[in-house]
Amino acid sequence: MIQRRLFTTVSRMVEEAKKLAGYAAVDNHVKNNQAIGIGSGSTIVHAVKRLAERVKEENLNVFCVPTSFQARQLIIENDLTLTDLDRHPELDVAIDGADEVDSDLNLIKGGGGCLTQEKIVAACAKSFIVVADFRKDSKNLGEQWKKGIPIEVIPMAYMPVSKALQGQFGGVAELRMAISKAGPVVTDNGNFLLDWKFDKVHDWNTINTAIKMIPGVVDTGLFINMAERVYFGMEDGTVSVR
Ligand code: ABF
Repeated sequence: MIQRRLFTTVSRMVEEAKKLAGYAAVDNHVKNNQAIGIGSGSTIVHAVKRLAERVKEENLNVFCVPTSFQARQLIIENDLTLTDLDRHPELDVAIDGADEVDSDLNLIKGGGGCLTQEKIVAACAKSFIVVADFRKDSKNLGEQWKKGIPIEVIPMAYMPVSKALQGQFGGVAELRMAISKAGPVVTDNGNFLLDWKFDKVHDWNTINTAIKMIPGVVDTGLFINMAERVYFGMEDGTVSVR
């Protein structure tokens, strides 16, 4: 009984932290007449809710580009104006979550499998803002996020890419299977995902480039030197900004 109560308390604390981060990012970075990249995951849900509130309260004119099917549904469900990179190839700001953030604001993203479109949208934005709860704040990548670095691969190449990864950089690369184990996860782009469980701290910039050079790799969940600012919702109800 005590365990269940503790779990509920921690879950509420995490959810409140996500809301704090999402609201702070939108309040500090969204203005009228902006094209905005909308990320994926659960923390971004709070940011989108705050965006919808502000659009109504302040009669803001904003155009939203999704980073996944989930983000597209979130935009539509919140009555926000949906657009795309054809019409808005340059975004004013992109707001997205992360699985882990290191002391240099390098990110691991893609736990939800949407990393490729997330990276494209983040790269199109003048300002890439990340929202996360306190659990994501690490000194080094891999301290808290133990599921490995997500890597999107062309389905027919997943095995040679997995072997190249392990051969060149060590660790273990696993094909991400659906929860039902009926088969591999298929991304919004029709590709597979490898989760590469690395076994040491690397020079992430160098290794990110090297991984992307492996034939069959579409993109990695390493977002290096991309985040301008990260808003962490904290356990004590404050927001920490890095
Ligand atoms: C997306 O949402 C992904 O890149 C990342 O894996 C995930 C983070 O989810 P949450 O905000 O639910 O922790 O940004």
